[in-house]
Amino acid sequence: MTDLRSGVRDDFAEVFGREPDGVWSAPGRVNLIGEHTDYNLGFVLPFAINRRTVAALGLREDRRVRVGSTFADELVELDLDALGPDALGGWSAYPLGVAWALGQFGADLEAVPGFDLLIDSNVPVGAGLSSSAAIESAVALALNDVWRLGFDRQTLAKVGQRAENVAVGAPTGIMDQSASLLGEADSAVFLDCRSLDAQVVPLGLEQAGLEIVIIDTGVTHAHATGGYADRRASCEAGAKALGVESLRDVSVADLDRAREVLDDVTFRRVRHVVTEDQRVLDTVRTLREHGPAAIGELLDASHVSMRDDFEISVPELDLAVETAQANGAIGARMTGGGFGGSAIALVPTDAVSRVQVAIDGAFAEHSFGQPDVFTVRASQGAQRES
Ligand code: GAF
Repeated sequence: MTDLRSGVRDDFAEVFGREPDGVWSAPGRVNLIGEHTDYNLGFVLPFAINRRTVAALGLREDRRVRVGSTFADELVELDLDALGPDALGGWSAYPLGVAWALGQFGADLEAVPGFDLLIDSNVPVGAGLSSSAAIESAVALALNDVWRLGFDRQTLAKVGQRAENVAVGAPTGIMDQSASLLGEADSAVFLDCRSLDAQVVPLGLEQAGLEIVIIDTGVTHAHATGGYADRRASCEAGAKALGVESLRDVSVADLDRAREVLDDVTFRRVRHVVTEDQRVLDTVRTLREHGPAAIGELLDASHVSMRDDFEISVPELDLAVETAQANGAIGARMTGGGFGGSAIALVPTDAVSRVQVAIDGAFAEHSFGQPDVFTVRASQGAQRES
């Protein structure tokens, strides 16, 4: 982390020929459980991880905005007056979309100065670990500080989500930005996506001798196109047919009636969301009462629901989950929006290498691309570094 932080300062000085006013950072996230429940106003239980995006920012005396990054070989420049979703595209739509979205939430963008911004990150892109939310959250926190806007973190999460929905064009929920902004070390964030009430739930992994292993399948996904939007539309259609505002208002006990009202596919989409909400509540209760070693079956059931009912898994994710389970994992599931990205496995520390070796072997046997298998820790959310 020190390297990333000091590196971005040096890069900023090299690109812009001066020192930044400060450096801010925000983490990627892993969702422990609660998938595709956020935009249905249900429950999620993600945690911030020890992979971060850093943003060095310096205010300017004019209204110019310049943004560069270590991962794209271009400096994007525009005037603050030209900022708007139509003017934005590519990777810079994430940071500049945030600047625009702050205006949508009440910041007076006519009264603020321009800025120079440089971004670096060690959150893997396309791995389902929210590299995009990490950029949005770091930039939202930085601009909130230097422009002295005074927004709280829940509002900054909504700002990041607005940037992603409108400037980037991905119809995502509030989970990823919330995890990145509200996360705490060794804990998960239990978020009610309707009230936005957030509670910190200690994970107790180290005391229990457990690790979270990430299996990045290397199968890339994009939420601005394809299946994610389709699943969201099915959920909305299901809620409408059931006469409720959102699937949050449907309980497990209502599923018999739902089966009569809905076609088979919509029913299975609805059943995933409704049972997943219940699994989040059960996981939080189990963590508090019995600790992390007791949540394995809930993780496994979540994966089955996503594979069979929501149909957002891919063969690589299924293989990662099954291989982890067969080699000592207490529980495993795909994480994030699906159609690629990563799976997570809850693994006793002394079984981590066995799981790693078994997954590498299984992927090779199936002629799948080499996965990236590594452990993560639950870490601090977005913060000012210097
Ligand atoms: C992606 C989205 F960005 C989140 O809002 C959430 O819907 C998730 O997929 C699925 O749980 O990460």
